[in-house]
Formats: sequence, structure tokens, C-alpha cells
Amino acid sequence: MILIGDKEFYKGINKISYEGKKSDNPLAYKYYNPEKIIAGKKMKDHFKFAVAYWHSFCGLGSDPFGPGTQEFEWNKSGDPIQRAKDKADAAFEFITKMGFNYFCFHDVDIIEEANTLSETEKRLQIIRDYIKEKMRISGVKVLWGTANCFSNPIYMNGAATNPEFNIVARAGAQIKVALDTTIFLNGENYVFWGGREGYMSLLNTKMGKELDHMAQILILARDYARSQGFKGTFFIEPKPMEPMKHQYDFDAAAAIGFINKYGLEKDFKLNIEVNHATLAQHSFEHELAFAANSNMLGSIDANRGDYQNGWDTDQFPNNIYEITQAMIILIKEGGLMGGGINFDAKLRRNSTDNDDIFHAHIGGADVFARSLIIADKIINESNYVSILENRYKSFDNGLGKKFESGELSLEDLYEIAHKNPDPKLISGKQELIENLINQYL
Ligand code: XUL
Ligand code: CO
Repeated sequence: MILIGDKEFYKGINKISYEGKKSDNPLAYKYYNPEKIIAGKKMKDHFKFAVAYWHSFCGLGSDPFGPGTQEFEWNKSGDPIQRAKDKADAAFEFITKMGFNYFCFHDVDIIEEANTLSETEKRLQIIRDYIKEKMRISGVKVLWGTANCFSNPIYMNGAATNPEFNIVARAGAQIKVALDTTIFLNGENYVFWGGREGYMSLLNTKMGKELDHMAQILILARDYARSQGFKGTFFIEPKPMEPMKHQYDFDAAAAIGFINKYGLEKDFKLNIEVNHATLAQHSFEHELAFAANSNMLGSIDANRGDYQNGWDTDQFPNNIYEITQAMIILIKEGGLMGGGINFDAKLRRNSTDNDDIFHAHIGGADVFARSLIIADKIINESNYVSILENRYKSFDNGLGKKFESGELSLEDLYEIAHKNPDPKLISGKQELIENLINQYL
């Protein structure tokens, strides 16, 4: 098997390389230089950029008002197995032309679901062999795998949280096969996004029971995967709504509360997605900081939302201000715990040329690279870190330090407050810091 055979899908597009910011070649990286070292690590190791199989090779661009607009060459065969192989050919051609090392997939992205569970499993066993060989030749790896337990109409009332046991069992079966597939492909991590794990109306919902069931499925999945030798991390991907009105993994705070309540904290971290954060009325950096503070910053689904509407538009990232703030957190945290940057983003419905998907990913990679460089400068060359440290310096020694280490009682605070009846008001310097960040953009 050769990687790009007679069927070259992205004709006329060569491997994308780094040409620097003076280049006017739209099919070149201006900032993403995989081997360049920033903050002690190669760029490619900071990011571990991954292509999302579902958006880039499956999604045809349909919306509630009309069908898809993409005409993928790899969708033409009448045989589902051949279609899946052609799709894998296109995927590996694209990923290697981008110079990326990873992809992420749902079970039903790499092969179309058949009419029965067992037929789908048979199909998966064929395509996983085919994909594994392509991985071997190209060196491309799986950042994470997952089960799509939300598209099939059988999950309309939920998967793990379905009120009917037989459907919960079906979700369990599907997750088992998705884990088998991920492990077979040496997947580094495994994701749970609970698209239908939530409810439309509380009137027909026993919330506590559903949460217990969701945890039970995660426990079973973890124990099974570990028994099969899986060493990677499990990620929960929070999202507040869409498709359900209320989703249980609303945001990082809710997911962390859930993980801790059910004792899953050793095996589970978070996969934070930009547009999910903004749907939850948070900023991306808020969600990253919240996850990081609980030692749960596992991975990132990179995209962006739209400031003028309230749904998951999954646009490619292009907001340098937003991503710079994220990169400040990433550098300070020393990176992601096992994960990487997965472009969970899709082209607009009217972006239908062969090269559009390249422009989209080049732009995304360059925004992350440029933001990383800026964040590193802000941390090392500006006085940003010292301004922040200085704000909390009253806890570095003396009574503040004693408070932090639990040596003061509430009565002690009472005494201290009475000895200092007039504490100084200290400016937060927000505008100064905002200007400082802008100076480096
Ligand atoms: C949905 C979403 C999913 C997950 C994987 O909004 O982000 O694609 O990333 O199921
Ligand atoms: Co996602």
C-alpha cells in the first residue's frame, strides 16, 4: 500500500510547509514551524494538532434549511467498505499534506453504521486493519477515539442516561466496540461527549437516576479498557446544550463535580472546546483555567463560535486575542495532560473548493502558533507575571501565609480585622494589563 496512489483527492496541493510571515503563499504556514522551540518544547509537541475525521471527511455541509453542498470524490463507490477505504485514503492524504501527526474519530466516521450492531462491528474490523496500515506507513497517530452515541435515532432519549435499560445496554455495547477500535489503533486517549445525556423536560426525567447511570457506564468503560491494556486518559467534553436543552456535562465546573462525585478523577480529565465554553456563557480561557486548577486540563477541541448568535457554529479558530489568553494558561500549566489540539471545526456550507479545507487548517494552526509565540513573550519579556504575582503578595508571608496554611481561625480574622480597620483599596489595573497584552499581539 502506498500513501497517495492513483487516486489523489487533493490534486495540485503539495505538502504544506513553513515559509514564514513574509511569504504570500496562501498554502504555506506563516507561523507554525513544527520544529521551532518555544517555551522549551517544539511547536508540534505543544500542540499535537489533530484533524477531526467527522468534519473534514464526513460532513457534507447540510443545515436545517438545505442538504449538503460538498461533493466528496471518496463518497462515490456503491460499496460502503470501498467508500470507507477511499475516505481513509483521502484522510491520510490530507493529514500528511498538512504535516500533522494526529486525527480523532467517532466509530461511525471511519465506517458507515450498518443496520445491526454486529454488522457494524464486522465493518469496523475491516476498516481498522486498513487504517492501521496507513498509520504505520505515514506515522500518523490517533489522538482520541469515541463512540457516536447521539446520531442514531435510537438515542433520542439519551444513551447512558436513557430511561430504558435495553438502550443503555446498546450504548454500552457500542462504547465497548469503539474502545476496542481505539485500543487496536493505539489511540492515546478516549473521549466521552454526552450529546444526548441530558433532558428536554424535567417533568419526564429522573435526574439523579440518569446521573448515576451515566457514571456507571463510565466506570464500566474505564474498567474494560484498562483490562484490555489501555493506558491513555479518558476525557469528558463539557457542553451545556445542543442537542439537548440541558446537558449534564454543562461546563468544566459541572463535569469536574461529576467526576469527583463518582470517584473518576484518577482516569478522567477534560476536553475543553472553545465554542462549548462560549455556549455556556464562559470564555474559552475561563474553562481552561477551571480545568487546570483541578489538574484536569486534558485536551482541546479548537474552533470558535459567533458573537452574534447562540449556537455551535464550529468555525475554524482565527481569534488571536482569545487564543493568546489560552496559550498563556497552557504555557503556565506546562501543557495538556495527554491530549492535543483537535480541530473540531468545519468549513462554511459555501466553501466548496478542494483547497478550502487546507486554508481552514493552515489558518487554525497559524493562529495557535502565533498566539503561542505572543504568550511566551508576554510571560518572559513583559512585567505581566510580576503584576499578577504582586496582586497576591499579601499571602506570600506573615498572616496571609498563615491563613493559606490553615493556621488562622475565624476569631483570628476577627482580631486582625479590628486591628486594621482601614485596609487600603488597591487597584486591579485591568486596563493597564489589557493594554500590555495588546502591545504584544
Ligand atoms: C459536538 C462535539 C463532538 C465531540 C465528539 O459539539 O464537539 O464532535 O467533540 O463527539
Ligand atoms: Co468537540
